[in-house]
Amino acid sequence: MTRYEEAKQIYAHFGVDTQKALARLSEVPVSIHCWQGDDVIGFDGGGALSGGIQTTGDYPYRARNPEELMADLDKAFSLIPGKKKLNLHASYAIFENGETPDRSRIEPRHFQKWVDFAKARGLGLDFNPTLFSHPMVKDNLTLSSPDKAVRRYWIDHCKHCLVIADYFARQTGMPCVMNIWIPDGMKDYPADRLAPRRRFLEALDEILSVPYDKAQVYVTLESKVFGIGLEAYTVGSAEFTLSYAASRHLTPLLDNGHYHPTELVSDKISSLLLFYDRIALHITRPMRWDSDHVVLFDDETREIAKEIVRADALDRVFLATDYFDASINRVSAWVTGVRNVQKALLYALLQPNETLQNLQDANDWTALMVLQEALKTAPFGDVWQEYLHRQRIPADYLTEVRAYEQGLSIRNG
Ligand code: RNT
Ligand code: ZN
Repeated sequence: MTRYEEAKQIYAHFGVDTQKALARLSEVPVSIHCWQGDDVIGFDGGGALSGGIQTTGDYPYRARNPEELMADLDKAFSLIPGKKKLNLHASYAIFENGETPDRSRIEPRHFQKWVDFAKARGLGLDFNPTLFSHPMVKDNLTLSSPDKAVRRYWIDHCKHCLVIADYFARQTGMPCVMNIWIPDGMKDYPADRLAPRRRFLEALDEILSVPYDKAQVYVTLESKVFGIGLEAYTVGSAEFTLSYAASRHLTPLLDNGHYHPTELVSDKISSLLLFYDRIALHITRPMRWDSDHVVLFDDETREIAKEIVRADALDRVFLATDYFDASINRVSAWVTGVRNVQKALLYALLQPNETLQNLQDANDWTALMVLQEALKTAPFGDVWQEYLHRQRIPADYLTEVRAYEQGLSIRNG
């Protein structure tokens, strides 16, 4: 008997069908963020990373242009099983023939190479306006700025992005999630918290006046609690984004690095699923703050996955990764983080959820604890290995990553 066959039997004793779990997992798309590959720099010369987010580390071989980023993504994709989407930022627009980059005027044609890349690989595309790392971010403000010209610039940027998102959905034939996150905030106690939020609200209303296919383009709004240098006040707070999304039939996006340290996104999912058709997640690893470390196979990642699976909501939650570690091999960072999201999903799919729910309803917390602890040491690893095997993906990716890295010595980092 193979290790998988044995594992299958052990899980069957728990009342779990491993075949069903493996089949379901292979259908769940995870949207892979392009920005791990180049430390969130992009191709439009915006400038050093700003907006309260930061990459740290000086590992060599960062992708410096579209060709390098696409090659690195291909390498990562070849080592990641299952269904994938590619998540692009507007700053990854490709300008050619000496064209001067201008974010307020970007068009679908600036992303044609990405569309071709996605189509050739059967990938869906997601999109994000880039409202940071740019001279038109004034005093840490964009859509909420008191300066009309600043607001105008970023409203135009977002409107153009919506057109591009619509183009992505039409070209790929797959839904496109367009996520709006603004860095806007203040370092010290504001004198007026209301006006910036009102300006943000009005700016969003104008952006959403662009006609787009609501069945195929999902506009999401991402909240935040603070950023570096923006510790006192964040315009796009949780209350703002949830209320705005609810009132305009948008989709809320929760990044698990964007809450107070004892708040857990895993606890928020069920509430939101009762009020929204869809929700979206940025899965990251906040290490003491919104540090965007590579996602691990850790308790909270598993708990998030369990909540989605237990709510039977795999089709209602847009899963995306969002982290950027510049201190390690970036292809490895992609593969490790995305695989860990998928492992967490498999782990959740391998829980006897009905049995566990019945124990809760029967108030049998003793049996619930014993069973949940027993499941932790069930042969999960053998089922994961079987998944990789079926997907024809090598289990050992470090060797592949190292070999690929050998060929990158011409990049000076
Ligand atoms: C920043 C947000 C946002 C960004 C990306 C690059 O705190 O998490 O999602 O990480 O847009
Ligand atoms: Zn995020």
